[in-house]
Amino acid sequence: MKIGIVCYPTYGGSGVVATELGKGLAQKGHQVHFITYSPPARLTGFMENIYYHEVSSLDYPLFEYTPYETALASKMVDVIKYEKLDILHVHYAIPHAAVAYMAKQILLAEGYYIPVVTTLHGTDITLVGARPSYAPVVAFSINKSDGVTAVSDSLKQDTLRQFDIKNEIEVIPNFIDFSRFRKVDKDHFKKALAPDGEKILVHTSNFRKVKRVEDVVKIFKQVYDKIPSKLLLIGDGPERQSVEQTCRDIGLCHEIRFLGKQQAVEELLAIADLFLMPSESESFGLAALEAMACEVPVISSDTGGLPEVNLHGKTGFLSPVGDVDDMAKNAVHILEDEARHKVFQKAALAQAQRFDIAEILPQYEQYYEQIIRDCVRN
Ligand code: GMT
Repeated sequence: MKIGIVCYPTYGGSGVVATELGKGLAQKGHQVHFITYSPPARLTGFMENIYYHEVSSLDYPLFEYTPYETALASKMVDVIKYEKLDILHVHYAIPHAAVAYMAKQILLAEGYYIPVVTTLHGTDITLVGARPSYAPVVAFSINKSDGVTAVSDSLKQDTLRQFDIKNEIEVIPNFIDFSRFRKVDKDHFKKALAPDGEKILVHTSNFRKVKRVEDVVKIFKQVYDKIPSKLLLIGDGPERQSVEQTCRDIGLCHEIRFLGKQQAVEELLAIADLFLMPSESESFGLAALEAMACEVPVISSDTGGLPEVNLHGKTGFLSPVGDVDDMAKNAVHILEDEARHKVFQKAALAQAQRFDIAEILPQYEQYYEQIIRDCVRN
């Protein structure tokens, strides 16, 4: 198949999923065309069957806001027509699903039908999409997509609750590439960061409010008071400064390292003992799955799709959003007993294996085929 993929090229989960999906499909012999405003962060090096088309939106003194959507629609039309794509897959509804509808209509006027699949990732529904300034367009473009997928059952239910959706929503969960995310021996590295055998707790995110990184630091403080430990904070974003201030306020800066955006997250997960994800809202929690694939148990909130990924009492623990005391208590429970920690590690890996890319990729292929077939029939 010739597949167009549109996504945010940054470090966000939706861009990661879209890029890894494209890479996986290309490896299976499909021709994949990425259409984005800069190269996707996870698209590094040359790969057979992968093409990249940059969207450049021209600035002009008249524009207070550069009309990116117009440039994206034009690029979609160009690539679909000249590369003769079979299907267009857009990730994150805003603005991609609406722009895809526009491109589809332009092509239709020229007698070319392009099936469009929209994948909903989370904040495009739960946080941003629900706002009155976006909601009518989001609902319309979901209904006008030929196929719609959601990354968890929880997100599917949220979407149906939030909008008047006429389309079927197929749940295709996020996935993990075990050739990259797996436990490897990095003991020398662990020794450098935790020379006295301290436990290593890790958090990865874009440091937005919804991630509740302050809670991560508060949980760590309680764990640290009971068990010698270190905290690694991976990623960057708007909340970083206030989180740094909290670390100073509680006097634990020397035990907490801000590592910023990292390419090789798997190397840090390889030395982690516990992963913390206390998010306010999380449609899936890809970062938690990446940790579990590296045999790291997860302490998380019980919001959104997290219970579909992190199994309470098996792969880690779930607590109500903001219940820092419960999360800290559960963290200590796992870390204080070596044998118990091992049981959680094994269960985390076993659960992660259910999301192996080898199992999930065929679901997308079959879904594309079904959508293309349905479009031909109609
Ligand atoms: O978490 C974010 O803020 C980034 C966001 C995105 O769209 O890039 O992540 C969402 O999509 C990920 C991939 O499907 C999911 O794993 C995350 O749970 C989801 N984030 C939220 O729902 C907050």
